[in-house]
Amino acid sequence: MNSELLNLARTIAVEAGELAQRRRIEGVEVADHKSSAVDVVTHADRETEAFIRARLADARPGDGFLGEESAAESGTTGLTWVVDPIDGTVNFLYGIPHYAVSIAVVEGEPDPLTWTALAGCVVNPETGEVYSAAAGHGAFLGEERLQVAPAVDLSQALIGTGFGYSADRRAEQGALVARLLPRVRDIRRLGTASLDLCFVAAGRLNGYYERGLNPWDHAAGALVAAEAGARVSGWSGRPATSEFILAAEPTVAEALEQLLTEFHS
Ligand code: LIP
Repeated sequence: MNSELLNLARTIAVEAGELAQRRRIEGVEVADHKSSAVDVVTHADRETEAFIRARLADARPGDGFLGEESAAESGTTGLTWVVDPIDGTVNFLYGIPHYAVSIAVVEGEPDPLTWTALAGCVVNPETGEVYSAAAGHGAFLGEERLQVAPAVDLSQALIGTGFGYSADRRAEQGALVARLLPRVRDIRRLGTASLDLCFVAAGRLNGYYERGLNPWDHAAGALVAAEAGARVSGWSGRPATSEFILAAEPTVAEALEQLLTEFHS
């Protein structure tokens, strides 16, 4: 079942990525602003989500849908598709080739606190990289099985993070990064949470943390990271939610959470 769901997620994510890339080449326009003047949605975001939603409704008519750009819909099968049509919207708007289509399917209520992720796929159409995972079946980049990087001391760790769209939240996040930076190898702010999580899975980052993510930002990437051996959680082992997400090899995850907790106290 999980493999069939993953095959559907992968097929649609690749098609949606081709659409997004075509729209990028044709030129991108802002359709609206959301939580702040720098939190934008493009016409391509909306078009790509509508494409994904239609393909899923055709293939799996009884499933629910939770996407970034359109109204949530509960289903009758106990499964919900959690979709970010273009994660890394600002990168997409500026023509930075680091954005992704993120599609996950979860069982139970569409709430990160309680859902069980069954399958997920994250596609960067600019690089052609297809990250995928089905629960209990491992994580892959294309056909290559992924495994997180071996444990390192935090002082040798390359850590990814991201920042919110409100100035007040960014001030807090910037102050935290300033304290973290001298304690780790370096920081990377790449702009796309789903790919940050996949980079942990691929060993391209030793860890990633962020506050303020939406469910669709992390639903697929978190499963890819977990299936590659990462500990993915919120504070104190609770499920990852908008409050906090951290993904890393378990030893690195423990050390990073301890340091971030120290900074927050
Ligand atoms: C983005 C995330 C990123 C975060 C940005 C934004 P969007 O999602 O992928 O990690 O730092 O603030 O939330 O808005 O491009 O779908």
